[in-house]
Amino acid sequence: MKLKVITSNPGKVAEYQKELSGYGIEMEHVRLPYDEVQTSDLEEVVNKGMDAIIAKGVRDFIIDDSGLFVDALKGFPGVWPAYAQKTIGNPGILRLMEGVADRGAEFRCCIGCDVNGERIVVTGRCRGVITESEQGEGGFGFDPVFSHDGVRTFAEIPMDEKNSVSHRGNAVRLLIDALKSKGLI
Ligand code: ITT
Repeated sequence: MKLKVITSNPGKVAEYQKELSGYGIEMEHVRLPYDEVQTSDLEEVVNKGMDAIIAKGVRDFIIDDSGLFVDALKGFPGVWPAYAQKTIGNPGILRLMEGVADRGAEFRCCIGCDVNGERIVVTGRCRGVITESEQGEGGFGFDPVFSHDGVRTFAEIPMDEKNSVSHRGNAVRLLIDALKSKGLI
């Protein structure tokens, strides 16, 4: 089986390839601009994105969308993580969290997969805390300020370990379960 991974982020393609190649699924990186709706619901962003891609005549693909939801900030930056990174960045998130005792936060990743005319939408989650300062050199985006175990940030642990607990790793495992239960792999 061959699936297109429609994204501007080549890192995602490598991650999917790594997780899914064992199931005989081959990944192809496709850059295809499509409209992302402005809504605070990750699943809605993904479902509408899938509709837009199918309307272009493209089938058998994966897209995903991620968000970071900080409890004390009422879910900010939510489904706009890329915008928050570009504007206030990690220092801005840490400033907003200065003196805040409740450090709880959740990464979410919603994957939409169109396969054999069927639609699978799954959401993986990873709970953790926003740290008091930036820690670690690895990863990307919010990794230096997010810790799943309250000790090390995602920027301080190996990628394999991150994938074993992360929102995207959990979403990929849910996708594999769904593909298996439909007898597609
Ligand atoms: P596409 O939408 O083109 O697929 P993207 O990288 O913009 O690529 P995402 O919506 O998954 O897509 O991610 C948006 C931002 O969320 C990303 O630029 C990071 O700042 C942040 N982010 C997502 N996953 C993350 C992770 O595992 N660790 C840290 N930050 C993450």
